[in-house]
Amino acid sequence: MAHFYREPSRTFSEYLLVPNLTTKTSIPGNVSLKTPIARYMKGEKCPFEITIPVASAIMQSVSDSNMAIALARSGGISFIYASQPIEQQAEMVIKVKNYKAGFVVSDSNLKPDQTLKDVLDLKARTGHSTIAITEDGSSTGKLLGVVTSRDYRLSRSPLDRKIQEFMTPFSSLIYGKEGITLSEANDMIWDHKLNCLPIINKNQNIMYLVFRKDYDDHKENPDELLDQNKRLRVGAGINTRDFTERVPALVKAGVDVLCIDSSDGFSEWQRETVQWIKQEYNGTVKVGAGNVVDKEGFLYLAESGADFVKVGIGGGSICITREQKGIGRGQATSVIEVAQARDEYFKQTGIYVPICSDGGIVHDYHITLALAMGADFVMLGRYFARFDESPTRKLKVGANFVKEYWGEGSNRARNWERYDAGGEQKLEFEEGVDSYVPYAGKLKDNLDITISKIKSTLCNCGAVTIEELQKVARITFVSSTSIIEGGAHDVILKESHSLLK
Ligand code: RVP
Repeated sequence: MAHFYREPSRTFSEYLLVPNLTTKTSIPGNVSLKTPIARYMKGEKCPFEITIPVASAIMQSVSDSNMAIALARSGGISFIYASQPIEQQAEMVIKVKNYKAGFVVSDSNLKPDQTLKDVLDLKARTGHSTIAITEDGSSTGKLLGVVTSRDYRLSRSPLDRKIQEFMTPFSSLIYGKEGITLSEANDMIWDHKLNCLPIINKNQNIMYLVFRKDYDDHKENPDELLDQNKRLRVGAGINTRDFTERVPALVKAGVDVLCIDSSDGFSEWQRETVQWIKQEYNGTVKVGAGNVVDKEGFLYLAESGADFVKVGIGGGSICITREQKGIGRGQATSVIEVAQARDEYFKQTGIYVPICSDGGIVHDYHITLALAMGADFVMLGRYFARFDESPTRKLKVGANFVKEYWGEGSNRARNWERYDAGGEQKLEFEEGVDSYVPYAGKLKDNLDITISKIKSTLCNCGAVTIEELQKVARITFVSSTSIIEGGAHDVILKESHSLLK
């Protein structure tokens, strides 16, 4: 006879945290949200921590290199989507790894024999007024001068005047040399009252520009997630089919962590994939697996060697797996059960395998609940899709701006690997929808607010780390009537209250 679970499975909205004593030291300034994302042995330090407990989803409409740069700069990690050709995904990883905070590759470049008209045209196109003048007009050519709007007076100069006649020539430029640190570059900018400092290599080829404003920006991101070489960290999704080709290309590109992207990860294909990676790279390449929703699924992947295990089936905002196939489980219940299994496994083996709650986060407090229930970090799709940095189009629908957001199991993404149980099948029915989400502006502005809410709730619970929260949290189940009590009620609202904040 089939197994029946005695309790219904539940979602985050059915729970709340009950405050503990808040001591005078439990203040947001003292809270650290650092969290492990790779397995480690008891008594050892986790080899891979992220500064804030959030990852962006392995989805075409969420995680490309732009998203990865923005999120790593805030301390989280993106997993670049796997439903694309290997070379293209590797290119995205390379772009993130080549990004140097504060150092930008010049996007406006001309040759000395071009004209003032070319300068004006380029400025109109890029919106940037600092133009590097290089021998071949490329962004890495020999630097011969720089043009800014201080170098010409439109009322006096004819449009066909050659750039070499009015640029600031190399001989008069202040520049930095390859290897200079951002803070040294900033000192030069201040000492010489510059707006921009070109950085050149030993052949006088331009490498980067450092702008005064970008240094300030860098200082505002103390949580940046960097590797030993001070490059941003980035993850990438993989599948269980082409991993023998995809993984080497991603590793060569410098990826920091991989994750098998599948709606149902309790499979022999996942074990095979994890074990191949572990063997091929002697355990040095980190790989997460999933998704699972119970103890058995967790243990299978943990014993297979997964560095972290992702939890959740059917809870994603664009996901219709439960409707289509009748598989899944309430997200809160899944996290609670898997976290218990993870803790037991740790007790028995001394190996800690972090877990990630994936999908179904609607309110910011759901993140704190997931952490309190035992998740080490969460993965979000809808949340990040709303920002400027997501790869999709921003449109105006009616009076509102929206961004496009589609599931990996939708016809639009055609990511049949994620939904396939093996064999040579193709995506036959959709498990995801194509949708819009309200446009919400810049990632950093929104994420800063989310993170301060999480820190504040930790203080209410008398905790200053996620580990402490997991030990001391008291979680109450709420009745459907008390859920109504929790929102604004019995008043006439002046403005529409956005549920999507
Ligand atoms: P959400 O944050 O609720 O938008 O959920 C994002 C998650 O939904 C992803 O990380 C993934 O696990 C899942 N997903 C992605 N595509 C689909 C689908 O098409 N069904 N589901």
